[in-house]
Amino acid sequence: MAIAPIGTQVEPQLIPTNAGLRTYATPPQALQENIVPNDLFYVRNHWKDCPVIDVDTYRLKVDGEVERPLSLSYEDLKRLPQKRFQATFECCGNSPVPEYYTKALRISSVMEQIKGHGIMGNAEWAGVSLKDVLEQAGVKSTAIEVMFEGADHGPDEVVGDPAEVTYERSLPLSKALHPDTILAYEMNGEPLPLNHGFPLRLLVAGWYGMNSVKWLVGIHVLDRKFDGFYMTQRYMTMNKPGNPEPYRYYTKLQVKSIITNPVPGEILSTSGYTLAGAAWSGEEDIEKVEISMDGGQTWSLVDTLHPRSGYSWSRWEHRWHPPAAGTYTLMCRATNAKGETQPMEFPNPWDGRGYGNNMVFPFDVVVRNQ
Ligand SMILES: Nc1nc2c(c(=O)[nH]1)N[C@H]1C(S)=C(S)[C@@H](COP(=O)(O)O)O[C@H]1N2
Ligand SMILES: [Mo]
Repeated sequence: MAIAPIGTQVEPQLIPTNAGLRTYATPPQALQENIVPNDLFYVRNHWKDCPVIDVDTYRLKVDGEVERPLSLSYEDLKRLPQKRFQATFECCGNSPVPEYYTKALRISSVMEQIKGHGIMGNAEWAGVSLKDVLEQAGVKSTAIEVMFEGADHGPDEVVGDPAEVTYERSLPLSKALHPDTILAYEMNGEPLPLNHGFPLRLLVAGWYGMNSVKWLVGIHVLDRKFDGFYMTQRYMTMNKPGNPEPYRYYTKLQVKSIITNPVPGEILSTSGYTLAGAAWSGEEDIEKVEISMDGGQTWSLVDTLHPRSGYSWSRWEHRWHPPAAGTYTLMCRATNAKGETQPMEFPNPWDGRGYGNNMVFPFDVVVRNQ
């Protein structure tokens, strides 16, 4: 049976990308919109079932190195001043691993190919500054980190060990006190959907997705660095052998760009096409996006690079008249305001897990005569 290319789907749907039904990718069509609709925004859960929280009895606990421990209801939180902005985030495991580009397709890479760049999204979030809540509690001078506790727990999804672990992550105090680190209760104008952390999630603007703890029930101010399972055993990669630091931990989103138009499998014609895509770099602005139609031999600036809104990606467009029918390898490459640019190769091949991939991605398209 022939499988229709992804571009021919009539109703885009979330794409399951692992057997445990814990991760669903945003479909390529939904990445063409500036705002990814809630029902198509990727889902990354460590356990199949989301915790179901009764908003009437919900309490957010704030304790640890604080003068006044708090227990806040949903209504208490809603009464605080509201912050609203767009933010793009991606999972550390977004984008295909390089084997997909360089070797014959292996079984493990089929999943990679299907998920594409869809373990990411952009949405408008609304909530309250974590800073306001921490100030209400009074952070002691002994504090150095803030730990966030989700309501979800269970055995580790990969090896089943530990047999019982809670989804918990921490932030350095400086990022926790940044006014744009928010406790979000709204996503695209709707109450936070169940899959995205109802009733409350942390939203760490400009940082990788795993930091934004969903189903948030506890905020614990610590006088030490938190060494929980999801800080020290997951979401880090091995550094190049010889580096004095053995591991790399992911915080700010690295500079990266993708092509969203055409979608994979779409056939173009020699009559011309408006290429489009997105570029982002966590807290930094995107300075430029370049595009190549010949596999990286020659580059030009894209016609239009739109400014971002808040912490959103920057969208770009570029008009292209293919000179002849054939197969072309397109690439886009973003540079941020600090001058950081995407590497041409996968940045940490010695780790072998495909995390933190912000390379320039080749994208093959077929052009036919009009
Ligand atoms: N409580 C909790 N928070 C969580 C997770 C989780 O499994 N449990 N997954 C994290 C990961 S790895 C990512 S990439 C993002 C995904 O957010 P989303 O499902 O809303 O897209 O949530 C993060 N926060
Ligand atoms: Mo993630």
